[in-house]
This record gives sequence, structure tokens and C-alpha cells, in this order.
Amino acid sequence: MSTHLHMLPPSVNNLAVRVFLRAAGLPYSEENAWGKTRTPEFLAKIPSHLTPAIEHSDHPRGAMWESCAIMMYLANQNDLDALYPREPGKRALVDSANFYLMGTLYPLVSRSTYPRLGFPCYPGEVASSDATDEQKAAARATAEAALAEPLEVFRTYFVRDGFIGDGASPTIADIRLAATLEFLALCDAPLPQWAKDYLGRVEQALGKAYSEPAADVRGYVASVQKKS
Ligand SMILES: N[C@@H](CCC(=O)N[C@@H](CS)C(=O)NCC(=O)O)C(=O)O
Repeated sequence: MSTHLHMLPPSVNNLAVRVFLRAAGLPYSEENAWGKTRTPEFLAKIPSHLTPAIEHSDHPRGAMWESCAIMMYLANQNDLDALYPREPGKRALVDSANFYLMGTLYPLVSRSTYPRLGFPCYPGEVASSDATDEQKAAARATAEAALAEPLEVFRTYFVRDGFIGDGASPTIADIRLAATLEFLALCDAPLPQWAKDYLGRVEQALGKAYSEPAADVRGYVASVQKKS
């Protein structure tokens, strides 16, 4: 059963699923959704207008979105126990890391980096308000400073010196965290050494499955850095 992925190449939310599909060795096709996410045809299938989104004929609605949920669904469906451990304790580590990333780390990542990436910022945030440039810069810097705490939690609790889930190879939580760390190249503070080592470990373990789609994100980040 092939998976059709709607994706935006510079996005780390999308990078996670792009890496997962390659690492899992599942049959898939990819379509660049740039300029299409608000079209009636897209909205009929994916009313959230969000990518990554997959079309999959076995799914009860035919399509779904949310990077972590997509990886969980496809891993469950295809018994990919190395990527999504079945043992309850290991799975709890993976799920907890992914929920913590989406609920706590990622909002700080987006507030720290989206203004520099030129990505739309969420309604109600300083960056999308009519605040002054100074106020927006201060809000961005505050979000960046707040990243240190959840990153340290990832280091000490989830990652330690290995992979999330305590196995010998990366899980869907490692794919999601590694992809997210890619945007931190746009922060003023350098990525902590442990995170650089971790990113290298994940990329080495996944090989081209990671580096090929990551090149799209890295190319976009580099183009932004060149302009600034
Ligand atoms: N929590 C979601 C976030 C998805 C998301 O924000 N997608 C953005 C790109 S990073 C998008 O597709 N935006 C297009 C739109 O809203 O039209 C996930 O992890 O999949």
C-alpha cells in the first residue's frame, strides 16, 4: 500500500515524515504542496491545510496530518518495531518525547526561528502583531533563551548518550527531534555540543534516508543565513 505525502521541502515538520518514509523503506510518493494547501481540492482532503499530510487508502478518512501521528500510524500498520518500539516502557519514552517536543519545545523553536525563516507566525504572537521591530526582536530572544531548559531535558532524560527509547537505533522520536534541531542553526546561541553529536549520530545511523531530505531544509536555512 503506497503512501502519498504532501510536503513542503523547507519545513522540519515535513522533514520528520520524509526521513521516516525513507528509513522505513515503505513505498511512497511525494508531492510539493507549495501554493496548494488552501485550495478547495486540498482542503477537501486535509481540512487543516497542514503538511506533512498523507493520503492512504487504508485510513478511515483517506488522509491525515500531524507528523508524529503519521509516523505512529505507518509504524503501527507496518509493524516497524525498531522505529516505534512495542515494549510499553520504550514506547512510553518515545511517546513522551514526541508529546513534549510538540507541546513544549516546538512552540519555542517556532517563536525563535520562524521570524528569521520568513515563515508565517501564529495569530496572537508578538511576531504576528503590530508591535515594533524592537519588541518583536525582544520576544524572539526571550523564546530562544527559554529553549535551553527543554533541550537540557532532552539531553538528560530522553537522549542520554544514545537514542530515544533506549535502543540501538533511532526511533520516530529521534527522527522528530533531529529534524527539529535543524532549525536551531538560525538561533544566536550555537547548538550545544551534545546536540551536534546527537544529530551526527542520528544522521550516521539513518544515512541517506536522513541526509537527502535534510538537504532541502539545510539549503533553505543557508539561504536565509546568507541574506542576513
Ligand atoms: N504540528 C504539525 C505542524 C504542521 C505545520 O505547521 N505545517 C505547516 C508547515 S511547517 C503547513 O503546512 N502550513 C501550510 C498552511 O497552513 O497552509 C506537524 O507536526 O505536522
